[in-house]
Amino acid sequence: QGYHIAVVGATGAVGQKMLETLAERNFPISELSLLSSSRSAGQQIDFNGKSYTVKEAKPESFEGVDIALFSAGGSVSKALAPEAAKRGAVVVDNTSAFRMDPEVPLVVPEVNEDDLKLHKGIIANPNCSTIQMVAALEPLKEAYGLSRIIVSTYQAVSGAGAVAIDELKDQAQQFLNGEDMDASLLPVKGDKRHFPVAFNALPQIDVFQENGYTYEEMKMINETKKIMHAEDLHVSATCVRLPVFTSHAESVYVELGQSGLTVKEIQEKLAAAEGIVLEDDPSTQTYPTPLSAAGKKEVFVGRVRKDPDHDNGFHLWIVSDNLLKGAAWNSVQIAERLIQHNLLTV
Ligand code: 11C
Repeated sequence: QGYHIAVVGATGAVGQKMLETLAERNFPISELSLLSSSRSAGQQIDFNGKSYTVKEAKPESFEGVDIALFSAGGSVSKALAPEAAKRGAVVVDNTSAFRMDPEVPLVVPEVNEDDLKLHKGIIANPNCSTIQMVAALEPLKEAYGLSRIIVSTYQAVSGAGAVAIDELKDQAQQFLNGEDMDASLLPVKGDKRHFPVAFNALPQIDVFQENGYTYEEMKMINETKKIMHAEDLHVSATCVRLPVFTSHAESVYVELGQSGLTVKEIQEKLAAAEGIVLEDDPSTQTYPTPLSAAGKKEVFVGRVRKDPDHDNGFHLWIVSDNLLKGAAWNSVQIAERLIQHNLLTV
């Protein structure tokens, strides 16, 4: 048995990874529709040895589609995800358009798979930096309780799309040639000022909100509470863009609900958790890095330390490929679970 799958945003950095992941997972596909905004329509894309023409996504493109994976920007999702759902497709949306809608489950399968049962045609895939953090913290929350998270991120440029990857490459080349670096995209395409990311660190991802936090930081705060079903959880975030192509890294401080825990107990809990790989041995300088995590689907954790002055406090270093677990793999994983649990009807 196979399913009619639509990939919306098939030409983008995440869309490409969605196709690679569908192929790698040998996803049961009977028909594949590759869709995009009008700008990218007409491009040819190969999938499993067959060439497909990317078509402009329109409401009628979703007739007969079983699962639609959206990653073409919030405005495309807002306009077309309800149209796809109306036509009987289950949408897995990788934009922020519906994430905080109380009617829309926001899912990381290792954390809140059961929320899939509540879907009404649209399921939201969380922000990449949120996904890897909640995947690593859920096993600790389940075992010991969790009252506070303070996170600082070290995020890859690919989170801002293929254009940001090109901008970093160009700037690095310019710098090494002794030229001035052109900056016209980062930190945020639509904002007033732009700064080079090459050989730099930008403490702004997405636009500033009235409270002084950026939208990326507020996404980490609000999405974490929704996914973990923990409105009382204290979460604060600082999000920083680095000249790294792939994988977000995060320095995470947590306060657990139990005292007297040891680093070894935390490490054992993480090592046993689904989707988590513990890489933590200071004696051999073992810890994950963006390069070591790139291309892999798991979330890697290292540098587990106990706060010297706070018995319930622990520090962790959490790294994952932002385009895979942070986007394409989490979406495909949701699609696999929908099939597995017979949840393709509303
Ligand atoms: C970044 N986390 O690294 C963003 C990209 O809400 O899905 C993902 C944006 C989102 O810029």
